[in-house]
Amino acid sequence: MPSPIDPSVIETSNAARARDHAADFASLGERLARRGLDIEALTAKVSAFTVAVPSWGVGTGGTRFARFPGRGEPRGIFEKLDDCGVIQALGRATPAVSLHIPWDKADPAELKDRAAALGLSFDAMNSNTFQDHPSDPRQPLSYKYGSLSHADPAVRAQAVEHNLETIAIGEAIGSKAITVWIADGSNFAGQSDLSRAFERYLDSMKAIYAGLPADWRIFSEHKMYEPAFYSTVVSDWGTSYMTAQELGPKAFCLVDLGHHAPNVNIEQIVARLIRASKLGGFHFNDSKYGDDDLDAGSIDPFRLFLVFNELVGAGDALERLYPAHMIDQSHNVTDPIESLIRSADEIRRAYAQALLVDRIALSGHQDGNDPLMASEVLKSAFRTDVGPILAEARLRAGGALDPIAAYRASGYREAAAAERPAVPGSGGGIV
Ligand SMILES: [Mn+2]
Repeated sequence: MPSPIDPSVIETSNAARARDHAADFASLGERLARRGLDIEALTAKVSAFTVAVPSWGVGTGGTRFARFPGRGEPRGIFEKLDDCGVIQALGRATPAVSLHIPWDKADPAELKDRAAALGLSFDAMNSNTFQDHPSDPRQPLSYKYGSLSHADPAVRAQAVEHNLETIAIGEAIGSKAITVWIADGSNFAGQSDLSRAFERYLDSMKAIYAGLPADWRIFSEHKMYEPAFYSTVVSDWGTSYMTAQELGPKAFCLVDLGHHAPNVNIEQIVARLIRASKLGGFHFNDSKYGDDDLDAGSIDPFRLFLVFNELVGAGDALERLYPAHMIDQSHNVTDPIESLIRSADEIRRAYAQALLVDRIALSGHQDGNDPLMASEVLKSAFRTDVGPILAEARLRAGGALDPIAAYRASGYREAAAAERPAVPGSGGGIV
């Protein structure tokens, strides 16, 4: 399998931009030096920061009402990996892919081979008990009324088995974690016993935890609403934290930025989970109203920066937790490859900005009760255009100075559209 992007496309694109970039990088280096910051050290840290791409992210998503297929959409996991390989070849920030079982089920050896050929590896696995799988003989029972918290023990057992199977596939391809998100909940007050449903969920999670390999972690992902609109079983970080606490030391909480009510202070939730040593990872995206699954940093880049400010500020505590960074977004009106390249870049941007925060000055202003100057320390980091650092990190890793321009110049989407016939629109969207 040749590289999905001809390296000469990247070379040509970079050559046209090399002089301007070198000048911008040098100029930023000078300005940062005046603030006591070393651009080389910053570039090295940014280069080491990576985020996983979700396999489902390279397809066009949908709304609850309809799905509009995109041109050249991948028809299966191997074409999805090709698209992830393009994102990595150009952006050099996304060397791992997060798979979704059963959507991405395939021979593990073939998955590993294809990923390795594309310079990719596998991040956390994702199980799926939020829809029925009529073609899977191991999952004949319906999840319409829940999965891990279902009232019927046979459905719960089936859902537990599916998670164990997902772990086994993950083991075979080198993954070290599983993220569990369930759609269980209720649409009507009284429909479900809030306490008993949570007890059943905990029992099921304990059964999955018992099957976790020694060097694996399990992440519980909370979600305020949707598809259940009255209550969800794992609705908030408190529920997720209780779950991680009860399960044990290999269980952690996953924070999906989109799964909170508008205006919720997500960075404070992150700070609390770091304090509790239970921050397992992130699903990065952006939202305006709720679980909108928009591109990371596209609506509120300052909030993304504030999350990274907590992460960088945590120092050693964070290194011990090594949270998993994953993107989780849905693309309805953009080319998913372009959106994922840009999201990875925005996530790195927020990280780079957080590295600029003068933490000694910040604590001084905090302890000296000078809120304006404390805020100014953060704003001055956030206002700094770290674009040249991001571009330099890509350049040094063999990527493109302007990855979206290089992608468009490569003609990859046109070639994919010619090779992959359009998939007719299916009825329902995906969540
Ligand atoms: Mn998510």
